[in-house]
Amino acid sequence: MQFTVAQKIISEHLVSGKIISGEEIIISIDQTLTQDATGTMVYLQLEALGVNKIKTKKSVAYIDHNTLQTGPENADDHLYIQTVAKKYGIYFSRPGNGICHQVHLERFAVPGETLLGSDSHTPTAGGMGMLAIGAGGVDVAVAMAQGEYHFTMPKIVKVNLTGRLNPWVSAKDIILELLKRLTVKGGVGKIFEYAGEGVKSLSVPQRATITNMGAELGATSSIFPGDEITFEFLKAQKREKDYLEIQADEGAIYDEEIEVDLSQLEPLVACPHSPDKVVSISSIKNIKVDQVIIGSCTNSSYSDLVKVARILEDKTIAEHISLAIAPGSKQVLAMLAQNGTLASLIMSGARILECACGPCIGMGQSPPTDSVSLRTFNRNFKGRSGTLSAKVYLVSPEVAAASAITGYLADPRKLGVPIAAEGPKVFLRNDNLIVPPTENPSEVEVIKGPNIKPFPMVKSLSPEVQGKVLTKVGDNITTDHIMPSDAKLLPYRSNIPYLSNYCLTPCDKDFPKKAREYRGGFIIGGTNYGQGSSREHAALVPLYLGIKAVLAKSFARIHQANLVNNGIIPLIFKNPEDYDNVKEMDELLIKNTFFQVKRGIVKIKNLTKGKEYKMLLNITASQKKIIVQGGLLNLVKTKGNIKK
Ligand code: MIC
Ligand code: SF4
Repeated sequence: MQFTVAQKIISEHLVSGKIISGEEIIISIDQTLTQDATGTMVYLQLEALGVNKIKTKKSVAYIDHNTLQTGPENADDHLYIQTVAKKYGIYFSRPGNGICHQVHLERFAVPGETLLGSDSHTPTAGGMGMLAIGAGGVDVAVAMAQGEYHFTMPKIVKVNLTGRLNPWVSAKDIILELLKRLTVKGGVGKIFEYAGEGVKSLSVPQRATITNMGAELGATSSIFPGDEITFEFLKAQKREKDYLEIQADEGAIYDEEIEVDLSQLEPLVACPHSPDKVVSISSIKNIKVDQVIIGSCTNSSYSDLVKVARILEDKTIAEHISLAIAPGSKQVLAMLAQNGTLASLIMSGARILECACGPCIGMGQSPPTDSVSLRTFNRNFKGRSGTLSAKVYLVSPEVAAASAITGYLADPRKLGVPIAAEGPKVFLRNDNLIVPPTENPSEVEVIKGPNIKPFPMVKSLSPEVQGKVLTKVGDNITTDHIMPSDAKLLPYRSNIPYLSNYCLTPCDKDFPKKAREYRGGFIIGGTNYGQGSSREHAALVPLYLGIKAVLAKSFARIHQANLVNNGIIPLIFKNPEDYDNVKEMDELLIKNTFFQVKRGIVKIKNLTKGKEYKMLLNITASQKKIIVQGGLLNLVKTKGNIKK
């Protein structure tokens, strides 16, 4: 049998199921990663599972999101994660060491292995030939406890890259081109596997930019082969022993195929407020820019920042521009400092931020009212920057740097002679901010600050579910709408009761009040409900507010799994017209829930309108068991594991 790269890794890790798209499969997980914004919940769930030691080969807990520390909350969370990591045999990447995906690529990612991370951009490690998947917190907790992950086998899309990129066109433009063609829904239920001649001209950090933003397509994962370029990168990280060649077999069969001719691409820009509103830079005229930020897990590698420094060298940024740069890791920042590149950035007027997510998740650097902000990030959802009226454009580091000089959204091709920024032969390495697991876990005391509150537990499914429609929202609602995250709310990621005051407020400011008044009920959504992050809080908080089911036209993958894992039923309108019929405050009733959930078709009575809606429950057999038991944690605790 001829396999693609992803199929090879899946077949090597297959615990149960068939490698046929649409079938439920269980694979073994070699590595996990968590970050601090999702991590506290993951480790509370791991503790609740009552295991002594993790089963994965290597698990890493990163601190990179909540590093502003405007009160004790973030620091308390860091301390909890540091101590709980030590107790369970997990590596701990201290604050300052860098963004989880960048550090993981540099120091941990291994071609041919599997990685599950409680962050939607976990597929960044696919740039290294690793099968890396983003998931909700409890899935990651269970993967650590049991070494396994269950999901639906995706379709495999071959992305055939031909030609070579022209000067000033970059990896960011490749993924923006795919977003332009396929939209933020185009990758749902798919793995994007890159192949063809063009692959050979892309370095590992460039590949990682592409696999990182596969998350914006809604894809399950994205992956490049493990080849000589992967080997060179690992060698430069002094990790050549981790190398494995992994290529698709000749004649491997893909479910779909797309072709991108790299030589035809030009610099692209994703306009407000969605990563798929992509246009070419040449179609943009006279957009005055107020802020430029370079960084995030998409574009903060050493080569990215060297390119930026070369563009900014001996120049001064425009008078009205604020330029901030957040290097992706301590390795990147230290190398820039050591070889003097950092000086070019500082001298041009850049404000250097710590190696963390920072402004990408609204942790500082919110732009002015009604301003234009250019960012090398992966998401530009409305309000995510912390300024509701700001217009955020996503661009490559080249476009960002050129625009910082001119003060207008600028085409870097006009800068003249192309710059080169090769990766170094050897990276500067010092893992002194990575705390390895201890030999004596029993001596470790887990420290929980007062902000760490218990997470809500689900009750098993009731035979009848009744309640009001509390709110009705439109298409492409993101997890940033459902559970907003900014500098004011992120410190409360361990405090569900506090967060519940803000649930869905960007769409409906009275939602939390209504949910409390009516003791829970239903949410109505449009297509691609829950796109964006992996944050389980977008399910845990509605659960806390008594939400029983979400009725939508379609769901994003990770959010749908998070709903199921927390006992909330994700139902899809069989007839999309029913979406138009149902209104806020209608009273809905689901009878015979056990039978209906098992059947996968759920009839809902609208008692207010005297209508009945047929809803689809497009989830796997295991997920149906999870709903009936009242969540994944309950199922694993009562049955031992998901297979029973
Ligand atoms: C994001 O980019 O939205 C985040 C913050 O990294 C999230 C995780 C979270 O909300 O904690 C993600 O992408 O999964
Ligand atoms: Fe951090 Fe932004 Fe990457 Fe999310 S997308 S992991 S917030 S840098």
